[in-house]
Amino acid sequence: MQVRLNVIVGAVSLLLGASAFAQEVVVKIGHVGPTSGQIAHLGKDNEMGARMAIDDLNAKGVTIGGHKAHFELLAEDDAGDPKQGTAAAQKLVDAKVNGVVGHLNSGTSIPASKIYSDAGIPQISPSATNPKFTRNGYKTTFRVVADDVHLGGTLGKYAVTDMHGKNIAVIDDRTAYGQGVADEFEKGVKASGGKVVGREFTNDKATDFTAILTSLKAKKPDVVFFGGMDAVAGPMLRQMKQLGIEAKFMGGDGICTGELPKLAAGTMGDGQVVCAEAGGVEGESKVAMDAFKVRFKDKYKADVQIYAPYVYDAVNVMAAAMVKAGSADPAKYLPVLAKTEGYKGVTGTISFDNKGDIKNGALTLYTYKGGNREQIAVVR
Ligand code: ABU
Repeated sequence: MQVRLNVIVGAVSLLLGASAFAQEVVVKIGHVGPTSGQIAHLGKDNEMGARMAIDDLNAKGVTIGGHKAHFELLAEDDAGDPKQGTAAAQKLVDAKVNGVVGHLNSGTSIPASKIYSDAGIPQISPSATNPKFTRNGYKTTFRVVADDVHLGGTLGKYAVTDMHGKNIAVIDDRTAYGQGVADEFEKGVKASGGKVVGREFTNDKATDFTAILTSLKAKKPDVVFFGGMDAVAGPMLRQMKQLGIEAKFMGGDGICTGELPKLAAGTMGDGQVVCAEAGGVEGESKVAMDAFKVRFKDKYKADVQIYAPYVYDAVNVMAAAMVKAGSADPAKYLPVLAKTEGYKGVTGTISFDNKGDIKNGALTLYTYKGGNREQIAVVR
């Protein structure tokens, strides 16, 4: 009799186990960044941040609506190119992802945002800073960093009031990000009573800047601002040195990476470069960020370049909204995501405003000494 009972109990347990397994919810998170091309090191940094978040969520064990959740990362490469960006977005929509973290660039995130919006899929960019990204009225679009109005404006003011720049030159790479942040920098300089003596442009694949730097040299700049990415800024710094331009060099978050000293091949003077990350933590909040950087290095044998922690938080904010909504269905968790308030991440506290932008976003000003990035200040 006891044996029969055990057999029945065993069979029921097996059935229950199988049913719980069948009901496991698979959550597909898309990630898009340029993992090939000139800024592949930044795309890979972002992708590693996403992978780390997914691994942590699966290790921790997350329950959504009473079902065990298994998170999967669908990683796409857009090479930082708007056309490849929209193709990657469509691929993720076709794969029925539950949400997307990306893209890295403003020039890819902005056109992709329409595709995600049309499909009703939430998208959080961890690094696209052009203000237009969240200005199209899409309910699906979010960003966990400050924008270029804040970034460029603060750097423009800093160039005049703290660096005492008298003759300021501006260059941009004509991308959505580069041109936008340079325009905001120029506005910030002028609003602070500074003088812009020259404005030149290049492109995001250029390697020779002799003509524009020679033209600017004649205007005797003491500060040169570049709106663009580190892959272009590095060679530009090398050529400034070759041409004997001794100006300070400034840029936004696109140049503010761990890789910049290598790309400049030892031509950066200590304190010559000032740049800003579009986020930042200080005081007690720094503990979580520092711990993240140590864990990241242990896991990948590489230092964080810049935005991996923001990607990590973006994935976790999305997962937290799914848990709270009791569903990974985009239509169900999107309204909860939009109301995110006081989420404590490794990059600080995340709350979204009614456009999907981070509330009270911070900036961190950095310089480089001995080939290492050194924090100057966190500003809001
Ligand atoms: N924010 C700098 C790099 C990404 C972008 O906005 O294009």
